[in-house]
Amino acid sequence: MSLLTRRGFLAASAATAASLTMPALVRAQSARMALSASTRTIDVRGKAATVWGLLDGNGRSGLVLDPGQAFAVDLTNTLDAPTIIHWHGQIPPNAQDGIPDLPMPMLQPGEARSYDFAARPGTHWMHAHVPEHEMLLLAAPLIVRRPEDMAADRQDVTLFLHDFSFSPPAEVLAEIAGGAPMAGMDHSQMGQEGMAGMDMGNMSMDGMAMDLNDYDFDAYLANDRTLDDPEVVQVDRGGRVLLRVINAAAATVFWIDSGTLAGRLVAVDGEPVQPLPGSRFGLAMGQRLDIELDVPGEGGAFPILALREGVRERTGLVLATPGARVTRIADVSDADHPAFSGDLAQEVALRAVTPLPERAPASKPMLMLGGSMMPYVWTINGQTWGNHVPVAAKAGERVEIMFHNMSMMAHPMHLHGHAFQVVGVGMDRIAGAVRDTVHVPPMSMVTVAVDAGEAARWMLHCHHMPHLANGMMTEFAVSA
Ligand SMILES: [Cu+2]
Repeated sequence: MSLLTRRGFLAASAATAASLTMPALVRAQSARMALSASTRTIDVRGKAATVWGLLDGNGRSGLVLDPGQAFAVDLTNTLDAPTIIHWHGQIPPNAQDGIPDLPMPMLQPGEARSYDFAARPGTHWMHAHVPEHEMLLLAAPLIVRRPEDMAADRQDVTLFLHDFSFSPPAEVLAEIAGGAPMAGMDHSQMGQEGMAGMDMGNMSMDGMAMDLNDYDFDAYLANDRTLDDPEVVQVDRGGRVLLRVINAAAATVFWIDSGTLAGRLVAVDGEPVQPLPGSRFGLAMGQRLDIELDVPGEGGAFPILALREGVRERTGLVLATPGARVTRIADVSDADHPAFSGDLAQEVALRAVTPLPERAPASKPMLMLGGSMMPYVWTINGQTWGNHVPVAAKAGERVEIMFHNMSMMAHPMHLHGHAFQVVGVGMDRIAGAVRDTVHVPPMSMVTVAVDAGEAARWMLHCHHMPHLANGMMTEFAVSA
């Protein structure tokens, strides 16, 4: 053992000993965490790829906070490019939200910045708010445990999903914007022209042609791995697992299929929902699902698959009890997976455990979501970012925002600095999930209720990175 590592080891031991004797509250208040935006090398199908990432003080991807622990983080940019990180799902003071120049500039190479705010519990994540950077995998889980999580006799397993290309993100974005052929589709038959040649997997709720995937990535990653060499997580016979799924992909909607394991969806976007039984749940980019799974007493190996909607590709990990034989899983299914983006069946079934209090809204703005593949431009109320008209509200006011999607693609709409509740689907009123990202299918309407927070400019945008990069962002402008 060298002196340096020995010293590090002793310091770590001392810290561990201290943390065991200190009351939890003191420990929580004193623990500042290091986070660095760094390059790292991952193996994708036997080929090394240099990607970016967010590593904690021990070189692990992401952060896990204990109940009551503040988000006290010192972020260092060790990359050779300026960047900035957004804490997706957290409600920080606006100055710490992590949007380039709104209001803070990006961190220059070598620069460090401190963050400090009360953490919002649940399954969240963090990522660069620069589409090219997010597509280089500059993203990681951000898990904030609740006291119930500590008390529960269940094992936490995180499933972090990405779509990955060996090509530089700028090239991928240019190819998409230039009209690359879409997965499983003949480009000449897209959009308003005929529906001949399209299967039902590409139909929206009213039977119109619908576009699901606009780029074929080189790989789909689950915790940075493909099904050639998946992560195998050891679990107990008869044990319970809390699977925390995070869709960090740039442009891919997934189904999570737990196969023979009985599941219950217990939270979305970090907020508890009334448990919804099932073995297949969908999530769009930016969204999270917490799924409780029961491992049978006889044990075995249980693949948890993430299925790319509308096509055959899949990724995932394996839960296995000690001694179970893990067999190889193909990275494509036998048939195309159904669309998740075509309807709101899952959203309609969700009920918040803690709904927003009933209040009459002060305003009900409607946001028309529009755009097209050719030219590749995506708009909110007909405008791209920069020409946008802000959605205005006063701090403390209840606002009901209706997203009306008039385009042929679904859009996962994310509001910064707030949690909203889904209160309307089509013409129906529901006491739906509390979320920060809602997926709006083509030709559909979704209404969310939100109480305007800190007086500031909060971003409101589509979490499909090529859509975001091609205009689909506005702002929720809260005044005092
Ligand atoms: Cu979009």
